[in-house]
Amino acid sequence: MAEYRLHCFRESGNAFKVAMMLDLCGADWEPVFVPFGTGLTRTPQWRAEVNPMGEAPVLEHGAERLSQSGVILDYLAGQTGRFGARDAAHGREIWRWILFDNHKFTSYYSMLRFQYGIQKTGETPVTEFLRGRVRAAWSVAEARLRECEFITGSEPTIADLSMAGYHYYDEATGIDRAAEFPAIERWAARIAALPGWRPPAVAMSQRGL
Ligand SMILES: N[C@@H](CCC(=O)N[C@@H](CS)C(=O)NCC(=O)O)C(=O)O
Repeated sequence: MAEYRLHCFRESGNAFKVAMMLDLCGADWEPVFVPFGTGLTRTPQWRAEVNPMGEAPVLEHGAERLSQSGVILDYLAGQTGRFGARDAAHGREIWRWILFDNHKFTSYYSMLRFQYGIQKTGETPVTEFLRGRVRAAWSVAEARLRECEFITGSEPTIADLSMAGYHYYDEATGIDRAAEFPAIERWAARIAALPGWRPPAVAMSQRGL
């Protein structure tokens, strides 16, 4: 059995945040397929056995069973000594961006992608609202990434891996990312060029998918 086991599914950008970290650290890890579409994560049994919050990703490492991608990334930075903070102030800066990501940058985008790109709802008041919120949050990151190679400075950290989780999927969102957010596109390409990086469908590929 691998040292780390990641409960995930390939469409999950939140899980891909952790998969990227494991790959970039050269960790010994394996995916554990979560059949999200079947509703398994909503069952009392899955919640009792895997995650009471009903969400992927979940990381197993020895006796640890962790959820919330930001917490998992922080744990892995501690375990591996990679992509973490160089001092306390840098640590606060990393957490500022991870919280911004979880609240706005990832969450509005992932909901828009799910509704417009996967469920194919067509344009609705909800997708219009979400797209507006995405543009507002992404403009903040775009301005930052015009100044810096990575979100907290010249080196990649877990904040970058958190924010980049949904950049390597191509479902429609009604946003032309390359045209509207060129600095974000260049940053996502810099992350994908780091040694060990694999795309979501490869990193989280499992039998049964
Ligand atoms: N803040 C959480 C979000 C996790 C999350 O929303 N995961 C999705 C899959 S990408 C999920 O399991 N959603 C189930 C639900 O919302 O009921 C994290 O970063 O881990």
